[in-house]
Amino acid sequence: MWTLALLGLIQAPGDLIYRIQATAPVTLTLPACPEGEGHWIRAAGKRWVRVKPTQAEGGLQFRLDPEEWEGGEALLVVGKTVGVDLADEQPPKVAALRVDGARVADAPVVDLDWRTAPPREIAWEVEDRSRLDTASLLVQVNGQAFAPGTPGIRVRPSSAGRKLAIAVEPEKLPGIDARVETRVALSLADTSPTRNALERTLVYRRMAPPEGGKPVVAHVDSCFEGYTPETLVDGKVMEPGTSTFGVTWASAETNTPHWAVLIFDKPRAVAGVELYWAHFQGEYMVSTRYAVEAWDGARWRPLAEAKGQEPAKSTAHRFDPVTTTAIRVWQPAGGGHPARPHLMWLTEIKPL
Ligand SMILES: [Ca+2]
Repeated sequence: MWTLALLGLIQAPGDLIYRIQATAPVTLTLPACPEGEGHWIRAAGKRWVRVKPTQAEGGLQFRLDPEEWEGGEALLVVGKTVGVDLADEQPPKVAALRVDGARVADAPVVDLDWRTAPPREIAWEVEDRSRLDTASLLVQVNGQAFAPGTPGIRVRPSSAGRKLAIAVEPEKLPGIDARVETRVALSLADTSPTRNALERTLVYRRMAPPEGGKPVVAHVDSCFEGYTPETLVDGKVMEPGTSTFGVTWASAETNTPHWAVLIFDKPRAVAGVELYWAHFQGEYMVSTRYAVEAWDGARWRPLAEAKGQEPAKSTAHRFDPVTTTAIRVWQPAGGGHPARPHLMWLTEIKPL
């Protein structure tokens, strides 16, 4: 009783990679292909070993003995190509990230916060021990996928394919709708047998005035299911004992910062902000820590900082008047009400 299964064939420029499961010696006949830098096999947890097939009618014959294969599984590389590092199990690295020419620290998720205009160019310089699989490159903008060659995406390989410069010009991509928040996601694999992939996301938000002649619009980082941000500026304040639905906004309940931004149709003089809290299970859901900020045309400027507020229906923060087009209430991770620290839960935000 023995089993043999070809669990998968991965074909990328050059070599063919087979995932094999077998519990008894087997002879595998595979289509002929250039030998390149040889044929190699690696059982789980073991080293790569070169294997010599015999020429058979219709292809190459591999005699494989899984006696020492842990779990009966192995990877077979047929016709290793130049630039593939068999031992490479590390995803490609970002050597540099530049936004409009300025260096930005790389991270799995880079948040550029708010801007008056979208970036003209986002440029990643990626490098790897193995040759990069340019065909695997995928750029997604707000979930819409773009391949290399699309206007707005430029790709330039160097160092025998081990480096790749990827430039994305979001405004030149076809069919991109203007949104407040834009997420640009990048994925790129190397050509090593384990096809290690780099995943990066870059987020930015655009300071866009309210549409439809409204004097103010609210934007938020996230919503608890069923809650929407318009309730923050609809002029209605929730009364205790009534439902929080339709009259309050709650953020998603995640251990991340939460925020609400009000954007005005034209600059306003603001001398304070009154925050009206949601009422839930007999308590006003007053956040423990947060800051009130104003947009100065380029970035957020702090106006008031709150720590350990008293329970109240509303909390007013007054400051020297500023003329601004937007204000933000920003709560750090875990800064919510002690009963629900990962929520931010308000019924109205009133500029004073
Ligand atoms: Ca790699």
